Amino acid sequence: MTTFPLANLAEETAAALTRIGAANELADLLEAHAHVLGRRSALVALQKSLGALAPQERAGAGATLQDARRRVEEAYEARRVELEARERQRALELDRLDLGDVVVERVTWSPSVGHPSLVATTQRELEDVFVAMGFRVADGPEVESDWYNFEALNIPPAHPARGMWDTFYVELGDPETVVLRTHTSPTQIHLMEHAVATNTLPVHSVMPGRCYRRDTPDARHLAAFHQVEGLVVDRGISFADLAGVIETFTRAYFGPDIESRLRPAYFPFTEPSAEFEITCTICRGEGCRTCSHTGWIELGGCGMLDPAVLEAVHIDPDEWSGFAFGFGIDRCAQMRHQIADMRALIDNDVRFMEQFS
Ligand code: FA5
Repeated sequence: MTTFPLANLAEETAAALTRIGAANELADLLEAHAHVLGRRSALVALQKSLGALAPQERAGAGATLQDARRRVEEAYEARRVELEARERQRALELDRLDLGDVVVERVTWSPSVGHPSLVATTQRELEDVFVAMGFRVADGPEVESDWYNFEALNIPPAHPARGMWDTFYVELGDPETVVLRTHTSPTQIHLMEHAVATNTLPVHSVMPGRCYRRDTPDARHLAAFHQVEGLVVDRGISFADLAGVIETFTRAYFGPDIESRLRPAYFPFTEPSAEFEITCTICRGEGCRTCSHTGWIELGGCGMLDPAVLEAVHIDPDEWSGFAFGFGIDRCAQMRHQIADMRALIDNDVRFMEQFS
């Protein structure tokens, strides 16, 4: 009669427990399970050997073997739970890492926040300069009737001066009666009409806004650009007042180093009229492509209000006089920031625009 090899059982059980404990991955554990509890395992072989035992010994050996199996099964189960938990944790950490990446990206990627364009900022700065000089800021429509844009400004139909402004017409009403304003000067008319209607003369106002001309864009021109109109209607106003305002504006906006000059010019709505120029800031007066090699850049026109314009809005030119000016805002921005080509203002190149945030 054979005896049950208890020493073998203890040895095999210990080996099985060690192998299960050593499994660090679920796949290793499954392999260990097959090895220590599978059909060809030592424990199964021992179980098979129970049949050869004497009945009285078989019961005791069977119980010992069952106990060993249970301990191995329990060790396997405990390790499985442990490894599965570890696997879940690892998956969670991977997920968290992914999230972490996103968070890190969010922190380092700062969405670019827009800012007012250089022209808008310049307009604001110009308004500030004029407000500091005692002007009020007013607004006018961009779509005008022919009367406001031309006739009331002493430019009757077919007047040769109309050629000074290449006009976009709006298809509204009779042909060529509604225009995209070619300058901010029609706002002068609105303001004077309002002052007369409300009996609120004198007027000291600036009127910034967008204008349109069928101009081919080049280094100094755009088809849609901006002007700031100035209008003073008061008693006893002289050309010296106009020159003083322009001089004060130039110093305040461009600084004392920039030279300015007024040159005789012609505008149908002012008499006398002048063009206002400053030293080209791109070449400092040397002459360059931007200033067409003259060393000077024209910023605007100005002059004393023509009595015909005052009469058109029922203001008595014997009692009231005044001056007006109209400067290019884009031109001012261009000269202030030494932008060689005005088209850069509308190219929408972020690298350009970000310089003026
Ligand atoms: C006028 O528009 C007159 N209304 C100015 C004026 C007002 C004269 C009041 C007398 C009294 P002019 O066409 O020269 O004038 O334009 C004035 C300024 O607007 C120019 O000097 C320039 O700075 C700017 N400007 C004109 N056309 C363009 C354009 N296509 N693109 C950019 N700026 C322009």
